[in-house]
Amino acid sequence: MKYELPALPFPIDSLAPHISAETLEYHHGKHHAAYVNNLNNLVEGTDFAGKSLEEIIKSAQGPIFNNAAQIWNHTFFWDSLSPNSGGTPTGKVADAIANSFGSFDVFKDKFSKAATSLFGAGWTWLVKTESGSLDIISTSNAGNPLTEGKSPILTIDVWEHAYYIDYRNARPKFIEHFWELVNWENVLKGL
Ligand code: MN3
Repeated sequence: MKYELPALPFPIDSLAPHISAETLEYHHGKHHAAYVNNLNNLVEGTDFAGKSLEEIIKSAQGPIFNNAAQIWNHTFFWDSLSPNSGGTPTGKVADAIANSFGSFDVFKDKFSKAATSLFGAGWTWLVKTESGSLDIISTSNAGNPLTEGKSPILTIDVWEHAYYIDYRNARPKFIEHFWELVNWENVLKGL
C-alpha cells in the first residue's frame, strides 16, 4: 500500500487573497507531495510499511517520523481552512473556547502569539487534552500532538514555505489572514 497525496478540500484559487493559488501550488503540490514520496521510499522493506500514519507518528523517529507527521500535519492543516468560513465561531465551538480560554478574543490572541513566537519551523495547535479541556501548544519541525496524547482540533503551519510567497518574512500578517479562513465546522467535529 502506497501513501497518497490527498487532494485539497477546496479549489486551489479559493483561499485568495489570504493564501494564493501559487502558495498552494508549492505548499500542496511540491512540499506536501514530497513528504508523501519520501515516506513511500523510506518505509519500503521496513516494519512500518503498510502502517497508518497515526501508528507511524506514535512509534517512529527520525526521517520516517518526520515525513509521516508532515503528511498528517499538512492534511490536517488543509482541513483547518475553508474559503467560506473564518470570523468568529458560534454555538458549541464558541462555548468550548469560552470555557477554556475565557473568551474568543483571549483565545485568538493567545493562539496568534504562540504561532508568532514559535522559533524556526513548526506548527501551532488547538488541542483537546486527555482531561477533555482545550489547550494551545506549539510543536517544532514535524512535531505532532498525538505523540503527547493530545487530539488536534485546529492547526496553523508556520514553516516559512507556508507564507513566504504571499507575505515574505511577515509571519504575523499570515497569521492575521489565517483567521479569515478557519474552518469552524471542522473544529466542531474535533470537540
Ligand atoms: Mn508546510
